[in-house]
Amino acid sequence: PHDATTLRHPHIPSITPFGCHHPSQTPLQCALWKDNACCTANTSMEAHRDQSYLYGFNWDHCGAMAQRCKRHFIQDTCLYECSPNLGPWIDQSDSSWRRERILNVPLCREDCEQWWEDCQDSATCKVNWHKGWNWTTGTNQCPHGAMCQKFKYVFPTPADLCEKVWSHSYKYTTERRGSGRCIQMWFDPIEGNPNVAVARYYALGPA
Ligand code: FOL
Repeated sequence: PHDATTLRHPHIPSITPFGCHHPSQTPLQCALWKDNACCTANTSMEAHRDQSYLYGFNWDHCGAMAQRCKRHFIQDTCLYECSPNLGPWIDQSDSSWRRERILNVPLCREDCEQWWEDCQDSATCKVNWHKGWNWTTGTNQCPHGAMCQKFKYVFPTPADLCEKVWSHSYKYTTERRGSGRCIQMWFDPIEGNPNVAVARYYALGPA
């Protein structure tokens, strides 16, 4: 694929936007994990749209988010909505809009660091993007008194970004891509989904 979400990164040589399966393949692929979290083709496509019906979330709440930054948030949406390998980190939640959440998913160091680097020139007004927005217009706007600042001031380290933006969905780790000990937000599906082994390891231990 060579659309806007295809990436070339120093640490991440082959990047595809399909942490979700290819939209056209999603229903078939997800049938394998029908008892687990996964997504429809429709959700997979919505994940690539601004202000999608998924949460009506506006990435551009402090001016336009750079595309190289946005692609990480799109990939995060894709993983969050579609990955069948987050079972070990699913937790009960009693918020108004969901009954389950993901908690402390160990994200590979390179994926977190690249996300942070690529977002340095973009701006936001909040550390926790789950709570405290002004939704009166139907989409999230910065609440009164929250100042738009570059990501590096709002999230001084990669760990701050990955852990705090979605209230600890992710845990920053020093585990490397390919180690089998951390979840990759980005991977080349041709080589298989590396997160299958990671979920198995955290669910069962070395076996
Ligand atoms: N990605 C990851 N990795 N983990 C997540 O939990 C996650 N969640 C979302 C998107 N990507 C994710 C969903 N995002 C609201 C804001 C953001 C959002 C979903 C909902 C929202 O309505 N916030 C209200 C509070 C709602 C409530 O808690 O009752 C607000 O005050 O802004």
